[in-house]
Amino acid sequence: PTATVHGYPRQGPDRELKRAVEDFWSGRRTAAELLDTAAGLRRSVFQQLAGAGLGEIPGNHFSLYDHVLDTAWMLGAVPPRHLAAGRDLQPGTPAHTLAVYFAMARGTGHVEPLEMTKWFDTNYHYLVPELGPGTVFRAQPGKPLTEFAEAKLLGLTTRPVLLGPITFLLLAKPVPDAPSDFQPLTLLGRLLPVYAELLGDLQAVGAEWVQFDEPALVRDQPPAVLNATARAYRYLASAARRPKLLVASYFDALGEALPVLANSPVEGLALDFTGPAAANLPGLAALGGIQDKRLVAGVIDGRNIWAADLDQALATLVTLLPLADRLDVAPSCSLLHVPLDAARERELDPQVLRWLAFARQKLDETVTLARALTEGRDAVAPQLAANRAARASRAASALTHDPAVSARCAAVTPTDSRRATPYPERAAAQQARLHLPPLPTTTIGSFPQTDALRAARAGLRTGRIDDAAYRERIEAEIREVVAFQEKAGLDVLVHGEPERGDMVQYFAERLTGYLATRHGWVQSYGTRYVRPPILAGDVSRPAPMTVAEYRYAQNLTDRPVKGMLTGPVTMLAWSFVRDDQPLADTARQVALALRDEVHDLEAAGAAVIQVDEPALRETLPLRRAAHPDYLAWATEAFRLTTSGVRADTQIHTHMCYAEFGDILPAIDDVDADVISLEAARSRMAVTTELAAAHYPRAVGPGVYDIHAPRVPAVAEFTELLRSAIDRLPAERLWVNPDCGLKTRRWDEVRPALERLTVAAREIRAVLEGNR
Ligand code: THG
Ligand code: ZN
Repeated sequence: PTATVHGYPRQGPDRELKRAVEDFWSGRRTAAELLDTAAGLRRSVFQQLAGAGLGEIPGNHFSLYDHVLDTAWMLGAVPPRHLAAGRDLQPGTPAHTLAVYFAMARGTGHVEPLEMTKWFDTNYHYLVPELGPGTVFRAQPGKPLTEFAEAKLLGLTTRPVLLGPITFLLLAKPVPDAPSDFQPLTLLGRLLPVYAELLGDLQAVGAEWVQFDEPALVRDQPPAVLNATARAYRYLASAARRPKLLVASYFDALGEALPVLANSPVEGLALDFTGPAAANLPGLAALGGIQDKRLVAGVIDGRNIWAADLDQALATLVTLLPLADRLDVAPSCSLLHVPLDAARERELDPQVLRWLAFARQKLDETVTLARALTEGRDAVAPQLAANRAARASRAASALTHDPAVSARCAAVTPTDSRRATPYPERAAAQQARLHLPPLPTTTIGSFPQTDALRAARAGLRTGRIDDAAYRERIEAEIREVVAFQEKAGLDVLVHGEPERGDMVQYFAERLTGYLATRHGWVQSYGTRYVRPPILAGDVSRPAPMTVAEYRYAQNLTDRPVKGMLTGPVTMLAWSFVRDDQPLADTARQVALALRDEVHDLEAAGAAVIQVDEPALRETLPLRRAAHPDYLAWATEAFRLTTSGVRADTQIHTHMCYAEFGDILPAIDDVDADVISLEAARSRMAVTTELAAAHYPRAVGPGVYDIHAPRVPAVAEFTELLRSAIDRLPAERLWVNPDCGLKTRRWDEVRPALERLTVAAREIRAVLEGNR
């Protein structure tokens, strides 16, 4: 047995890739300089992987922006509108290539980029390929060949990793002008010869194995997809000149796709055996194994940051040994989803540090397991002993367990997560307190983060300014935000959240049980990274987290100011979570801590409190069978956060980044008095769905698409509002943007919100006239 991985973080130890790409965009670096930096980063990753003792090293897992975009490029699936970005450049030059590539990723002044969406249930976003009946695929093997050659120069024969044809087609969407019934999967017949050609190219340069990633197969797939999978791999295996084929899946078990791949003529399968994907083990046993194939067993969780239980992983491997022709060891998925190196976190308690395994540490774990299988456990006795000691120290730590928190969780009763008063009575009590006009206007919470603010935050970090000066900057921002909203005529105001950089990080820093990292960057999309906090122990809230800012803002105005919180599900979704207790238990702890904050906001006078759950939909498990259980604990956690308030305290929530159709029952189940939803880009489609479902409470379908720099005209807002009123009762409609305004500039936000309130007043006048 040998050790391998599916992929590694791309950004470099200090996010050198981010700097290089952003410098290229701003003209501070040439195309050649960017490509040079990228090649250097790849070289150092190859050397690191080899140095760690991996027996087989993957290739082609680097990306300047996104690996799905790279796949579209490799297959020649470049939308014509993006080709125009290279018009003035010499075709075939790096400058031309990069201009078109980044036009697909980010758009240009003239054309829209590809759409971006979540990579399965991770926090990574990919670009959605656009395919139509007219798409002509053409092999562009440059990237995999270059990266293969680069590793070869270092004496390494890599296993190029390509996104597989089935997943590529399933992740794609139809081009805008495609017939309404067009499905990208129907292009499979045209796509396969291109993949076969790429296999020939890779074989010609000496590749022995090629990996096809097919994570889409861990979702519930209809027979048509399973049949297409069988056909695809029969076809590719029959290619005249090709390396051996390894088909990889991850994030869940293959289920009904497992026999399809097991019976296909490929030479190897890579399967995930962690978390819910552990179901692959009985699945494989039921088939009598894959005796003609290599099995790459993903026994180290590639998506979390905890040191693995190596004894348990070894036990799994031993069970797997007789089930395949050859067994190799790997993390469950690409290490793209974890930070680079825990050893960089010198500010963490050294004891805690031993509990953690980031990408670099997972290499060691993988190698240790492979050596235990080949050389025997004795050969790695010190590593296994250290691993046991670290896990024992974590299990016994006072940081992990707080008896007060467990006692409080155990004492929760069903009434704690139900409002005491039914919605109609609450709505009446809230209106009696708030006196809002019809179609009340509000925003989602954040306002532009100004340069002055960013400078102050950086200054506080480096010690250039002190707490008092920082506080003064925050208060100045709040004053400006409140004054603007009053002037624009908004009805329910916000303080603008200037004190929050990343909101999850902000709350994590103020809750016990959470750890923060200093260098733990993980790619979110393109050149954007997040530093997810680590949920390490029982969660509680030592002191109010948002009350001072709320109070400051409310004292500036007679209009109601919303208290603003991030909900428990999102606090989990955008963190690394505990692996030593069910997620539902962690969610309940976070919910109780946030419930205390809700209580304190209410006591400070907040009549409106918003608890955002943008990640509620994206955390939905990949398999439908797991949905009910997830939705039950997720909605319960939300209600536990919000249900302790008085009838006349109005609870808002906000959800975005998602299609809501499949979670409408859950949206109802959170029982929020008002929900604001992303809706502008879909021209209010969600209002039809809510109407059909007889959604009983108030809704603010977003009328301003904050993702685009464009400022809509008043008439566009009124048109969207009219279409909402056609479907939902006007007395339960709110008027608001799609999402927070943090990423926009003041010169966009100012006119947009002014026009939004003008539109609301116009429609109100119409409603009055009709009465
Ligand atoms: N917080 C967390 N996770 C998230 C989001 C979030 N996941 C989904 C979505 N929002 C991702 N969106 C973004 C948007 C912007 C940035 C990252 C993810 C971003 N990052 C800065 C960068 O890379 O330059 C760094 C920010 C920082 O200094 O903390 O701009 O909101 N947890
Ligand atoms: Zn949002």
